[in-house]
Amino acid sequence: MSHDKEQKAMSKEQRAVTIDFSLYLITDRKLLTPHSSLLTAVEDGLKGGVKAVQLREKDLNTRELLELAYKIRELTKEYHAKLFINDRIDIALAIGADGVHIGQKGIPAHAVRKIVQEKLRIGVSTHSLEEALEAERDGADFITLGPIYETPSKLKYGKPIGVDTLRRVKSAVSIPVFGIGGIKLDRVQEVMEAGADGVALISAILAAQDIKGTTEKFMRLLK
Ligand code: 3NM
Repeated sequence: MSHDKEQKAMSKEQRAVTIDFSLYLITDRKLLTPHSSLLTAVEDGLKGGVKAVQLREKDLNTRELLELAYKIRELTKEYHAKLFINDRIDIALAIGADGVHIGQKGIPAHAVRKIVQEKLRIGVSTHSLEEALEAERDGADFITLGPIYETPSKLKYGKPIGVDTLRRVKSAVSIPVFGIGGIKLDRVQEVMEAGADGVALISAILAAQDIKGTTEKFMRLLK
């Protein structure tokens, strides 16, 4: 296939990548139980039904992250799940990820779009109605909104914004919104009732003793 044709075929395929998942599992290998490795943990989540993973290992150097990203790409493909890479557009493109996830201090979505065109979906972390509206205007495909509840690392993410803000954001934007921050099994119902399209989380699954079983419980609640 010529380069041009290949590019066109790829764009078409990527345009077909939809944000159709309800559970967005974000990685943090520091939260794993001592006997678990990130690859096993992610695979257990996939076995439990996760259909979208965000690789977010901010302390790894480029080579380490790239190597891990290739492995997680293979795993997610095997389980027909989508893969998003936190912040690193270059790595997301190199490994054929489905998307990139950008924080408020990262390159804004409108500039990301210029780089990735339609090759990647773009997720943006937001923490208020204003940030959510801006992300939508900038062309984000979906957002996370939080922290909805207190998180163990509350200083990092700021004060909880609560489900009322989630409700307001949902009535103001039309892209999918995932509630994030302190999401546990017993909070899923409240977040979904506030209108969220899904939940994004780390510790409730990755720090669990039984990752596959816990994921299955989340999936049942999100059906
Ligand atoms: N972003 P847990 S809260 C990565 O509010 C992240 O943008 C947040 O971890 C935000 O599920 C958060 O363990 C941490 O609470 C989510």
